[in-house]
Amino acid sequence: MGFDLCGIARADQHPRLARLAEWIAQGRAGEMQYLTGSLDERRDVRHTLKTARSVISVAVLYNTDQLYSIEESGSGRVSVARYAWGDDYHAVVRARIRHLLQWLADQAGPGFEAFTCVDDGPVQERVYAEAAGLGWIGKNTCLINPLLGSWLFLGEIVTNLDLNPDTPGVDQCGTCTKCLDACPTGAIVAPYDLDATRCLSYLTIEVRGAVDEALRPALNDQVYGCDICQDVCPWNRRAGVSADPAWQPRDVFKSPRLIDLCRMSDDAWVTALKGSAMKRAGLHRIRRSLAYAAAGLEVSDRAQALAALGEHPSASATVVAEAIEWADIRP
Ligand code: B12
Repeated sequence: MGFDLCGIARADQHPRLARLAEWIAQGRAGEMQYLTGSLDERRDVRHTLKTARSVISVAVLYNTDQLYSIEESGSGRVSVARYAWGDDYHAVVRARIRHLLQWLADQAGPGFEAFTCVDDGPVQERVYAEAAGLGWIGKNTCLINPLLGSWLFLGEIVTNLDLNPDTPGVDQCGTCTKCLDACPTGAIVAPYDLDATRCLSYLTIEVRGAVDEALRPALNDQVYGCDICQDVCPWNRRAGVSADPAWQPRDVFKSPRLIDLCRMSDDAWVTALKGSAMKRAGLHRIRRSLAYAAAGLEVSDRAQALAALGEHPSASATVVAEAIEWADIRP
């Protein structure tokens, strides 16, 4: 059915689920209201499905045979996060999960109840994936599988079926701190503790307005999402590689040159973003990040990139215009 891993956890109170409330109270979630608004559901899947007994976790490997972002920084090249290179995983993985759900419903017969989640539902996905034995939650807070690495999309079926649980994953991060050391903004404030408000993924995808000025220079190479804490992870040195057509990179995202992304017209972006997870940020936020990244170029390249950005009619949006202005006057 198109999954690389599958396991089962009980729909119980796993100790890790409690962490979310504390994390939000510490201000770590920033503007991500959707997490706060569904806290009760995220703390316990039985809020959403009272009769839930089991959570079936699946994972899909999306890594392709391309260099990691840290291997090709510099020379005017920038990075779009690996997860967004191909088709939108929400749609692809959801379709596969629905297929599995239908099969389960046919097997189980009357009385079967379930709901599914791929990223956007009120389920703390990594907690159940770990409990279901798909891997462990690493110090970078990603779910790491010892054979495949961490380039994995997660999804779940929460059901009233009473299924035999698998053995939970065991932490194998050991004494390694490569992800904490490599994060350009120090967003992994302690092992297993990510302050999303400093994470480049959050800053480039979730923040709607201007990014905190002190953090902008760190956006240098990462213009949409960020993979650095996974690029440096030893468990990804020999990560699995997927031949799935859904995840093969669109040409435009294969190690793009910043200047080329700045030159792309609205129409070219509409084509590039069709059926892509990158659509989430919207063109204004993408162009805002391109302007922040351009600030890191040497003066003449910077001027060229900002001029190209400023030419698009929609670049007059406040968030883009302000970013261009800021980048232009940086020493
Ligand atoms: C909000 C969110 C974000 C936020 C916050 C990230 C975060 N770490 O929480 C931002 C925008 C920054 C983000 C970024 C990314 N995300 Co995101 N994100 C989510 C989302 C919607 C919710 C996560 C959540 O609940 N966070 C709240 C905190 C409290 O949870 P947590 O970090 O998992 O915390 C756990 C650990 O800290 C653990 N824990 C606590 N104490 C301890 C102590 C020990 C010893 C241990 C072992 C563990 C542990 O318990 C906590 C569980 O509550 C999930 C989908 C979902 N519904 O679950 C996707 C999800 C986590 N994201 C995903 C992806 C792919 C990414 C990015 C790689 C995208 C990118 N390249 O830019 C980055 C990775 C950044 C990173 N290092 O996490 C995948 C992760 C797959 C995987 N292999 O883990 C998910 C599961 C989506 C999916 N369905 O595939 N994301």
